[in-house]
Amino acid sequence: MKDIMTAPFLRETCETASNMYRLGWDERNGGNISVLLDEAEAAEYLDMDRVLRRVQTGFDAKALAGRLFIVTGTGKYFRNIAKQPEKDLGVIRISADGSEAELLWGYSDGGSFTSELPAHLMTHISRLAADPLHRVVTHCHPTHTVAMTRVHPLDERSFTRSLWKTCTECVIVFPDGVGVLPWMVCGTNAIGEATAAKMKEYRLVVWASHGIYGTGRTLDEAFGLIETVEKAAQLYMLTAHLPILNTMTDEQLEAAAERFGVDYRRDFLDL
Ligand code: 2HA
Ligand code: ZN
Repeated sequence: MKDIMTAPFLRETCETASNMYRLGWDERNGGNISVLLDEAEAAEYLDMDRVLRRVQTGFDAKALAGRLFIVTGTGKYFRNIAKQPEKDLGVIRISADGSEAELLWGYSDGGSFTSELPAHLMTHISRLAADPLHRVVTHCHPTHTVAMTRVHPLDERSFTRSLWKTCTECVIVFPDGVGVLPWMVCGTNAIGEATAAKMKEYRLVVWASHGIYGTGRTLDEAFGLIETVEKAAQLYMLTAHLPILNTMTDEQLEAAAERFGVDYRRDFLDL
């Protein structure tokens, strides 16, 4: 059996958590990450027959029965994850009936998975239906994105347009736009269901006065999506109170999207 501390999925999860912390997106225990693992790859590092503990998922996760995830732990600080992955991360397998998470490794101090597991698992179900190569769900609290939800209308079309118009790369990086939810109590099945409903058409969902969910086929993709939204939100917040003399027109957004051949939300443009 190979040493799990050397596993690429573990190293990359640690690196992502450290980078998110470094950028100020994950104060205290803010944020959580889950990555769907390839079973054959995970079996190189883990005894699949040895279940350490069983924890209720709290909802029907049957659609993910048998699937393996590496997941950040509840109450854990992103600042510490790379130093103590065996405490702050766990590898879980969803039980056959979808009611339990079987812990195969990690949470060595008796801890458990993130309180946002329902939102993560429901989002995995939505994104896998949209893209069979989907693997990653990340949540964090990027400062300017959260600030923007305090001053900007929360409808998806206008929120996406404001982000797109801040700089050229936005419409190219997230041509599918950004889903937006009003403020809701976090850690509940209700916010999980609302997030997963948006995730049928978006890879990014903003939670007003809270944070953002980013998804992707890789940690780099999910991270890069959030990084680009946060850059745009920063530009928005730096300039929203100033006279805007120059911006991108809808025709220019269309031209950028066409040049890079991305499938963009045409209905978000006034053409
Ligand atoms: O895990 O960010 O939304 C802590 C949170 C809850
Ligand atoms: Zn949060």
